[in-house]
Amino acid sequence: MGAMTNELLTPDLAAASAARRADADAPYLAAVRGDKPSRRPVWMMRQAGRSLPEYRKVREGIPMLDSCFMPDLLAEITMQPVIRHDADAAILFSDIVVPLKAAGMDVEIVAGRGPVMGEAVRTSEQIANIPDLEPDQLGPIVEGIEQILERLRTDQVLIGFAGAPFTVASYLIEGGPSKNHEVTKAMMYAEPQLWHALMEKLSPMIAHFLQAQIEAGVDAIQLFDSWAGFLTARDYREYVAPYSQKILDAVRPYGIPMTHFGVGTGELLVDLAKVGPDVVGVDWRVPMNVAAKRVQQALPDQTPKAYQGNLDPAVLFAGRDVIREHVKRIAAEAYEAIELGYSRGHIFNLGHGVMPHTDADAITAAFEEVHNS
Ligand code: 1CP
Repeated sequence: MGAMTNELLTPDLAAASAARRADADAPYLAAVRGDKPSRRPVWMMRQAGRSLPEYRKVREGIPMLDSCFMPDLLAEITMQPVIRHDADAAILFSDIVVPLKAAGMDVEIVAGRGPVMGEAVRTSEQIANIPDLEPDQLGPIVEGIEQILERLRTDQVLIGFAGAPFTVASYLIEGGPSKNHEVTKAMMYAEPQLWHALMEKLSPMIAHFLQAQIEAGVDAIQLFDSWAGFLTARDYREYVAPYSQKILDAVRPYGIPMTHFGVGTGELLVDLAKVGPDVVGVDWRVPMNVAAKRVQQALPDQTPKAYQGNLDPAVLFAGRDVIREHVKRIAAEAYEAIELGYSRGHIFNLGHGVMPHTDADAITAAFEEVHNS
C-alpha cells in the first residue's frame, strides 16, 4: 500500500493475496460462504477484556491504548478468549479510537468510561487539522497480527475491525462517550457542511486502517457502527450510509468477509445491508429470522446476506439452563431464515459486547452450548 493520504485508495489486488487463510473448513468462513460449517461458528464482541482474570493480570498498570500498540501484549490478549472458550474467531484487541491515536491525536481511554479526547473536534479548522494516518504508524499492530496468525489454528479466523465514521465522529465531537449524541446530531443538522467535511476526513482514515489490517493478514473485518441506532433511517441514509459504503467499497476488492453491525438498528437493518456487507450483525432486540426476512424482502434481488448474532449479553448472567434455552432458540431462528432462503449462514454472537462483570465460566458455557446446538 502506498502512502496514506486523505483519499480513498483502491487496493492493489496483487497485495490482496495477503489475506491468505485458506482453510475451506474454517466454520466462520463456511458460514459466510453459505456452506454447511462443521460446527456452528461463534465468537463474541468484547470477548477479550475485563471478563477474563488473565486479561486483568497482563493489563495491570498498562494504559489501554498503550496495550494496543504493544505487539506481544495485543497478541496475548487477543488469544486469551480464543483459547479459554474455544472460539471460532479471534477479534483483534484494539479499539475504535486506535487509528486516531496512531495518527497522533490526543485521545485516551479512561477506565470505567471509555475513549476521551483531549479536545472535542467541532470547528472546520479542527477538522482540517485531523492528521492523516501513515502506514508506519501501524507497525506494532501489523506485528501483533502476524503473531496472532501464527498462534491460531487454521480453522480459526482473525477478524480485524474499525469503528464506522458516525460512531467515531460521535467520540470526536462529543469529546467522549455520550448518552444521547446531541452535539453530534446538532452539527449534522445545523452545520451539514462541517459534518460532511468530518466524514470526508474520517472515511479514508478508517478505510486505510482496515486495509492495513487486511494486508497484515486478517481473515475478515467488521465495521462497528455501534451508535447508528440513535439515528432515524432518513438521517442515516443522508449523513452516514454514503461514507460507510465508501469504506466497504474500498475494502471489498480484497475479497474477505465484511460484517456491519450497530446496536438498536432494527429500523436500519435494510439500510445497513444496503451499505454492502456480506454479514449483517443483529442486536438482541430483533429475532434473527425476522431480521433476515426484513432485509431479504426489501432487497429481493440481492444474494442473501449471512447474519451474525444475537444473544442478549445479559443472558450470560442468568445461569446455564437459561443460556442453553436462549442459544437453542436463536439457533432455531437462524436456521429458519436459512431454510426459507432469507439468510446464507449464521455466525453466533452476542447482540452487543460482553459486559465487564460477566463470569468467564458463563461465557465458556455459552460457547459450548452453541457448539452443541
Ligand atoms: O481498560 C479497559 O479494559 C477498557 C475497556 C475496553 C476494551 C477492553 C475499551 C474501552 N475498549 C476495549 C477493546 C475493544 N473495543 C475491542 C476489542 C476487544 C474484543 O472485542 O474482544 C473492540 C472490538 C472495541 C470496539 C469498541 N470500542 C466499540 C465498538 C463495539 C461496541 O462495543 O459497540 C466502541 C463503541 C468502543 C468505544 C469504547 N472503548 C472502550 C469503552 C468502554 C468504549 C465504550 C464507551 C461508550 O459507552 O461510549
